[in-house]
Amino acid sequence: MRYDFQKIEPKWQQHWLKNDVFKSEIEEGKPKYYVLDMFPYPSGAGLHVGHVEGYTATDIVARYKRMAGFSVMHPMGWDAFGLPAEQYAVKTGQHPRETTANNVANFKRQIQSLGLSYDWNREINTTDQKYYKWTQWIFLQLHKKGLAYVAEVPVNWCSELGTVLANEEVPEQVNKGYKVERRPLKQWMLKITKYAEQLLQDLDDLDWPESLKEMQRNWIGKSQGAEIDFAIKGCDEKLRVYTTRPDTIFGATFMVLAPEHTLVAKITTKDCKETVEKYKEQSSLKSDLERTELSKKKTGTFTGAYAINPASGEEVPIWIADYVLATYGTGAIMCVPHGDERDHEFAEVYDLPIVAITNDEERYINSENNDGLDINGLEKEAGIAATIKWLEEKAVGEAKTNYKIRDWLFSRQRYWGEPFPIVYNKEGEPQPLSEKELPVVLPEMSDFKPTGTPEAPLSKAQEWLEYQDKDGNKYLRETNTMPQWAGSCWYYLRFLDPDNEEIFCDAKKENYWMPVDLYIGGAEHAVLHLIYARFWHKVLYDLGYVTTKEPFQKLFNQGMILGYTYRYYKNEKGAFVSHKNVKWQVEDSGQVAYDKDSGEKLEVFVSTDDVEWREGKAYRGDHELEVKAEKMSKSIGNTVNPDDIIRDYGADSLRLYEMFMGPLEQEKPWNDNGIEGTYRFLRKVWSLFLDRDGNLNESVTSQGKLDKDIEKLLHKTIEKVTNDLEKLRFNTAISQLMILVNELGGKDINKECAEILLKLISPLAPHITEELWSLIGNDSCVCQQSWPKYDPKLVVDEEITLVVQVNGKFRASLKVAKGLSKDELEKIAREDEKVQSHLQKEVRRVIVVPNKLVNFVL
Ligand code: ANZ
Repeated sequence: MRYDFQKIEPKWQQHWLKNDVFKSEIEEGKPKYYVLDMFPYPSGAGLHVGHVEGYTATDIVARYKRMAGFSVMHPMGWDAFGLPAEQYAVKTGQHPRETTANNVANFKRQIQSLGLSYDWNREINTTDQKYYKWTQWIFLQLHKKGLAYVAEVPVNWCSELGTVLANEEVPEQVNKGYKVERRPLKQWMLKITKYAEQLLQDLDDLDWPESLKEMQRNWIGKSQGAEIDFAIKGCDEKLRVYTTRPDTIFGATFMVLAPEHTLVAKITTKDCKETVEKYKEQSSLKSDLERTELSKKKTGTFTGAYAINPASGEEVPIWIADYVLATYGTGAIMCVPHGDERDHEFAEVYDLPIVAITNDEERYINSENNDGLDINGLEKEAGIAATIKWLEEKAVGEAKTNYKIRDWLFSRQRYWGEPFPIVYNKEGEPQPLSEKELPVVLPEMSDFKPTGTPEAPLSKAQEWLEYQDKDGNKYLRETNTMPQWAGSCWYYLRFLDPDNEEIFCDAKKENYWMPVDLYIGGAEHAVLHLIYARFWHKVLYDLGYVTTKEPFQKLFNQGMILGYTYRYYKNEKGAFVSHKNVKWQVEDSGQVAYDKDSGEKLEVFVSTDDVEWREGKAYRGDHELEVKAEKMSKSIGNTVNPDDIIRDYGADSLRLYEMFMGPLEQEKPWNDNGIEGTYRFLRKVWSLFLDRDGNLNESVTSQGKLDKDIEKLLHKTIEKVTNDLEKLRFNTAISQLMILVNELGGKDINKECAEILLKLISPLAPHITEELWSLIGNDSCVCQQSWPKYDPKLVVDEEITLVVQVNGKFRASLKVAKGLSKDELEKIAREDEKVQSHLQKEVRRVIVVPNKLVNFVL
């Protein structure tokens, strides 16, 4: 009987589902384990192998923990509001509700075909009004606490997308080619800045990748320094700057304001007005990202005004330049070309004075005045402290801490999002609705497209727009919607109590299940979702709704799965050109390929068709192809569809392969040969149990005694697989299982051994193990058995490797029995031929470390 995965896999998937095998419940007295995936955004493209990687990893952990005696929470749902879903709907001429429903159905089918052990009773969808009622409710709590407010702020406006974007979202859209400009607009803001310090400090206690924590630290961007007032010549106003280096004040030879700074209009002289206005206009078209890019040439213009340096008393010119941002610090800086790279560059371009303030030993020079400040000869820390003290005494400045993180711009001029529970009265003031009026349901609209102006599509929903309270007062609803990230800020809490209509999550359930013990997802969420969710969680914590300070105790980023691309090149005559002969050049139309020798322009083809691998190289006929592992993308054509793999090899092979490719956190290229390998392994497992005719091999049900060596290997495998699963080292766990299965082939084993083997493999390849488990006569499910324990006596090695050194240099490694005395070890070492040849001189001392090492000192 052959291994018929196409029949076996759906059969067990239905069995698990029908019998609610993965239902999670509070089980008092049992330890709990909450293992969570970053729930997917159900795009039109369907699941890709990157999803499969993360979901398989969490599934293995969930299955393993259940067997190890934990009460396991492992849910799945859909993050389905937001820009991409709406863009997709617009593109395909459908309503986003329709496309979302279709995409969800497709994702769910694909996920279920992988045999993932989710508790589907807990499925949630952020676009479901029973869900977003509570997203709106949390918004009301934020509003009540003063953490949600309307402000006119300079926003990132994208007219092609017809919406504003959060700072965190800008890089992605700019990379896609969208233009983003700054303009002032009335928007909802969330005061994440109030939590900046806590968000920073609590990172220390989290079991997250250090690189990810560092990204959050940088995003929060704590900076310590001082604010200093500069008098303006011929003007009553003061110019306040923020600096991290107040100690460099004697080198401040000019000032720069952000072009948007409110003082610009006041201080600009007549002569300079025109150029200043022109410059302001140009910089309004640039994003913050472009403005602060270090590599960009600095630009600016003089305002005609002068400030007085409070330390040196000198007059310094005031300029405007777009490398100074209006939204950071005070939007104005003192410029120290001797100390700051950007200022130096600016001074060189515009020929501004540069005053040296430190010597070669990094100690201050030229840094004293006759008003009591003298830091000459000091080191940096002392210089900063002394300057701040002086500034505070003279009342021209003070110590100040700043954060880079900005309040979260929380409204979008799009249709497909959560409506705000807010109405505006006749005076245009925003009023929160009462909790009883939730949910504010998103109205059905056929014309939901963005208007291309800051007027949101919901403003066209006439009937919905008008709201009347019980006293007959008329209001207009907020027409903006919440951003894509709102629903994912708290979904891990709703999973715990998805049907509750009284509250977003019952306190007892929250208390039992939180925090999330393991959260797996891509690193791309480092500063968006993962900082927003932490922020909301901290607010809920302060309000007493949750009992943990942090939502995600342990976080793991899976590495990206890359796809191979095969490129080949043809010249104008249609002949192949070797990729080694290609020179790329950047032109207006993008990258263009040329023949290095002839200079001919080349045509580039990307194709996986007719590719043949020979001795580790890829060919198309006789022509060697250029092979690269790159991020999978539809446009390059190097994507792999999990549906195809499941059809050809089965979900178990796919799961095993993705876990066997390499360490979970590493980037690794997809390779079809690899899946053949894991498929072969599973067929080997199959043939341990059944012969060609489908008869059960007697030994897998026998009660006989197990061979000593096999027994030892079995227990070592239990130990290794257990430790590896605990540490998410799936690739090495699979290697060990392969060693065991190879060893068992053709040998007499017994039922106990066969059952342990199936239990060990079952988290990794759940379908085949379930089938074999039932074939050897079990009624229950293998995934509901207890995890096997190893006998510690059987896993100790009786042989050890003894390292022999002469004068500390490695000379031999010898296999010897464990537990020999020092004398015995020395004797064995001396007698070894290789060692002897190095022992020609007198041995002065012998160092012996039992079970490890002998070192002869000559
Ligand atoms: C003088 C100086 C001398 C500075 C020196 C640095 C080095 P963090 O907080 O670490 O990013 N700065 C202040 N506000 C700014 C704004 N709105 N846009 C652009 N740059 C701004 O660094 C703060 C430093 O960045 C400040 O310290 C200021 O330049 C600049 F040797 O002041 B410094």
